Formats: sequence, C-alpha cells, structure tokens
Amino acid sequence: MDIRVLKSTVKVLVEEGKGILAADESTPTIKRRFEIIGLESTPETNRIYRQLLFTTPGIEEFISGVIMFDETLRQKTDGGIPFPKLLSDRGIISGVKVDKGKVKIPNFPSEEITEGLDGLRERLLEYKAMGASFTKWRAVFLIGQKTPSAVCIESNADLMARFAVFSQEVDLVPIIEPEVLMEGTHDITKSEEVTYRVLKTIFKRLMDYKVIFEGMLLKPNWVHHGLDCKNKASNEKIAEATLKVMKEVVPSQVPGLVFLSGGDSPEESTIHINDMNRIDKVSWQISFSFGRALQQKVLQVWMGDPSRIKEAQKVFYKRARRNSLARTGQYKEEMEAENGE
Ligand code: 5MM
Repeated sequence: MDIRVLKSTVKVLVEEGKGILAADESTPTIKRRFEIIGLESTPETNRIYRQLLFTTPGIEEFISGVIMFDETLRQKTDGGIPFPKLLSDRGIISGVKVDKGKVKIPNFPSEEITEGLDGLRERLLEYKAMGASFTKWRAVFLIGQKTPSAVCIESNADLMARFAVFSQEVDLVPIIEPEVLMEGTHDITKSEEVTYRVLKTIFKRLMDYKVIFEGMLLKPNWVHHGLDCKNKASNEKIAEATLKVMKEVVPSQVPGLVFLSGGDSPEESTIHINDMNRIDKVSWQISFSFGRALQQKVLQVWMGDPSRIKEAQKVFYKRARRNSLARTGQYKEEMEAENGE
C-alpha cells in the first residue's frame, strides 16, 4: 500500500468546487429509473445514457470523479473510447461500486446486509487495471420500531471495514456509504440518534481494522426527518443536526464527507450542501456524491430521445454547477428560476 497514492486520489476527489457523480446504479436500480421515463434498460440503453452524462461539455469544472457500476466501467463511447479513458482525458477520475448488493438477514425482518467480499481482492486488481482509482460500498439502515438492530449495524460495519482495508491494500480509495434511509415516520431526533449510532459503530470497526482515515472518504446521509413524518424539520435544522453528528463521530483525519442525496429533491440537496458549508469551518471538506439529485432532471428531459441529448446535457451542467457553488456556500435559491443565472 502506498499512502501517497491514496492521499493524492482523495485530494483530487474533494478539490474545492468539485464533487462526485454517482452513476453506479445497479441493474435493478437503473431499470427502475428508466421505467419512470418509459424506457427499457438494456446494456446498450444504459451505455447511451452514461455516455450522455460523461460527455457533457464542461462538467470537469464541477465533477472530480464518477462512480460506475461494473457494467459501465467496461463500456465504451460510440467512438470506441473506454469510459475510464474518456473521463481521465477530461481530468475526472473513475471509481467503481464493488459491493454486490444487499440480502435479507434471517430472523431480522426488514433488515439487510451488503455482500461482495468473496473474490473482492481479484476484482479490485481487475478494476485498477481498467483505470479505477477509488471504490464504493453501500449498506442501508432502515429506521423502525426495533431497527436498525445491533446485528445489522455491527455486521455491516465489519463488512465495510474489510472492504476498506482490501481497497487500501491496492491503493484504491474506499468510499464508505452507510445510508440511514429516509423512509419512515420518524422525526429528525430519531434520525440523529440512529445516524450517530451507525457511524460510531462503523468508525470503531474501521479503527479496529487499521483503516487509514486519511485515505478514505465517508458518504453519509444527512440527518433528516422521515419521508412520512408530520413534523418536518427546516433546512437550517437539517444542516445543523447533520454537522453536530458528524463532529461527534467523524475523525478529523477523514478528508471529506461526500453526501448522498437519499431521495431529497435536487434543490433541497444543493441547499443542504450549501448550508453546511456556510455554518462552520470544519476539518473535512463537505461535498456531494449525488445520484438522483444530479440525474433526476436529466432523465426527465432526455426521455431516451436522441434529439434531446444536448438539452439534457445542459440540465446536467447547470445542476453540477449549482452543487459546485454550494461547495463554497455561494449557491442561491434564485438560481433555480428559469433564467436565474
Ligand atoms: C446511484 O445509485 C447507487 C447504487 O445503488 P444500488 O446499489 O441500489 O443500485 C447508490 O449507492 C448511490 O450512489 C447513492 O445512494 C447516492 O445516490 P442518491 O440518489 O441517494 O444521491
């Protein structure tokens, strides 16, 4: 392991004014996203869509890295350029989701653990040879009457720590994504308590495995009321509560927090990043690694129609730019007005 390689990758990923595009939807997830726009997901339609994103003019100003799914990392542009090469030629680094998805835990209804350690060492070497510099592993935690359970949190923490050490062993920066889901009726206080518990357990396990904090990134959820909660928290409260938990649990050596959007709207997601960057000076960079919040409007404009690719790319460029401004607290909601830039 070469810590200098890990540090230099991290430095690029959290460069000021830039964030990560999460385009690593697995086969079932991209199928669901395409269903909304009435499009069938096939390896070819998936490729055309990812090409739309990756060839958007100017995004390298705002996007430092792209997380891909295994299928995408192996795909090429119409002109035969492998996606990792296309991106690196534009100064964007490639990452890959290496977990193999979630499975139900017997005896723990509604809880899941993430799989993917079998054969991981070999896959990591292959991904690295294909041009990946970083990796990602996601685990989910559902808030309910009795969840998340200690078994769910502890087993996922252990798996994540092992994923992280295997990645660092071959100089790939691990992004650890423990997502406390927004689904549910819980209020923001419950989300704060659960997010704290989950992250505390994970960082303890990362420390046990001697994960190098300087060579990893955390991809957390924000502390947020449940989607079906009647008592909705304000954006200010969400930013404050999120920073409070992060300060309590995230070691200062971790270079950056690259937030997921978790189903919040693109605008709200940008506001949360902006607010957190305005509240306080903190030791880590506060950035984004959005899937839906960067892509939702792009899909709605594109609709699978080749004649709408340029228009969809303009939408992607604007969304990426607004998130870039949020990295330094310079985003303003007025920018959302049609001609607001
Ligand atoms: C883009 O979706 C990623 C992969 O999810 P699946 O394994 O369910 O297909 C996901 O990990 C994503 O990177 C994060 O959830 C962030 O995306 P959002 O939409 O929450 O910003």
